[in-house]
Amino acid sequence: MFQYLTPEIIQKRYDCAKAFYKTIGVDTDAALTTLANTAISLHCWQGDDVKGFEVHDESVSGGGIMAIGNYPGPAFTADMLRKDAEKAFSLIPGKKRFNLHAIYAETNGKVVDRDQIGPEHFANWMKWSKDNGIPLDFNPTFFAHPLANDGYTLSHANDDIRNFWIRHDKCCRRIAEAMGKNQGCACVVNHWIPDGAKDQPVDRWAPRKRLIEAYDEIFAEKIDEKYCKDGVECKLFGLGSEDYVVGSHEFYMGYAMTHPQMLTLDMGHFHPTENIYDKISSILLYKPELLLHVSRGIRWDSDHVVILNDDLRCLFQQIVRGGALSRVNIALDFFDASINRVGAWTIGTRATQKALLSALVEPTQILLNFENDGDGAMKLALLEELKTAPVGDVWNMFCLQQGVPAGSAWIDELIDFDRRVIKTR
Ligand code: RNT
Ligand code: ZN
Repeated sequence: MFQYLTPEIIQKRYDCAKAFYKTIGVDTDAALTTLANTAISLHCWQGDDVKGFEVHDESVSGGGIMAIGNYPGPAFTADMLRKDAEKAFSLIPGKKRFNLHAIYAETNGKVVDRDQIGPEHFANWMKWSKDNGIPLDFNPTFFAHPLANDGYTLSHANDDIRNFWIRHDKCCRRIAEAMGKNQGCACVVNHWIPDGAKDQPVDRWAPRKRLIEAYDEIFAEKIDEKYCKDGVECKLFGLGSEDYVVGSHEFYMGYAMTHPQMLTLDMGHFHPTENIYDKISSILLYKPELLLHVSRGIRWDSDHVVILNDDLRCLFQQIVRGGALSRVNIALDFFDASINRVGAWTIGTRATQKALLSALVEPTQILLNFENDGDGAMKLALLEELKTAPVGDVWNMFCLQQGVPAGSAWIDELIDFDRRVIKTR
């Protein structure tokens, strides 16, 4: 249905677009090279609604995050998840990474608690990573566990519980180091905890003090930074932590400014009208690197599938205008269980890459000149005109170069995969 773009049409249109961009001083070939070299880390948890493959001997509850929806066919084995991810990879151009959570360990049906997991439980993932040339990233899992049921983990007042989670995080950094060695580049570890309170805790201080101490203990363990890079992720509120989140923005901003770890900014973790794009320049003036969770907040949900909206475009404009692309680690974080999950991965990743491409083909110098000369209307006019400039033709060339479907053609493949594989599970 959507196979209308032949390589000849794509080439012709690209040549026109290239000529247009040249007139405003933009080199589209160079933009495509940069785009091709920028890795996007796809989150494994979109494929199975954040369930993982952990074997439990007691029932567990969510703990701060929840995927909503009943679309058929979520992956329920690791092999299935890998196959689904490969399908998404075949529809997404450019460099990809794959982001795992600790609950995606493969333990051969055995109960292995989270303070006991090691690189051996990720052997299949590491082999797959090598075979496919897709480096891995990693996350400790501080939710969906009996010891997370109180709503506190690393900041828990109980020493035994807190120490369990400290041990868990240490295991995770060792696993990440092993992954890093396996893939020959750093594995990025994101530390997010759901800790907080539903309603008005009297003591908002002690959990934060304990959290600092817990992280200090975790990061004191020597892990080769060539193979493991850490980020700490803030949040405004979560399910069951509506009134108080221990790891707030101010908390982690303070931690990251006084420690080597990166700050992680999730696009859905701020007030509904607050954007992260204006935070980039402030943070990267102080820190060498930043970790992004590309997501889309809608009212109280922080994890809708990413689309090419202004939030996303402004984010990449800030990164590219600041010359900071190499200092930003781009990871996706959304989960929608109500639509085809391979489709969700592909939509969100392609949207992220399109936003980056739009920023890469911006005639920034001309805009800056307008700005510096006081030509505000001219600047605004050009920004508006650029929105309908032929960036889509440059994007289609990228898809052609990368051997993935251009334009809407991938939707045909999604329909086929949905009917043939997903709906027959
Ligand atoms: C939750 C955080 C966190 C998780 C993943 C699964 O609000 O955004 O990053 O989504 O770790
Ligand atoms: Zn996140």
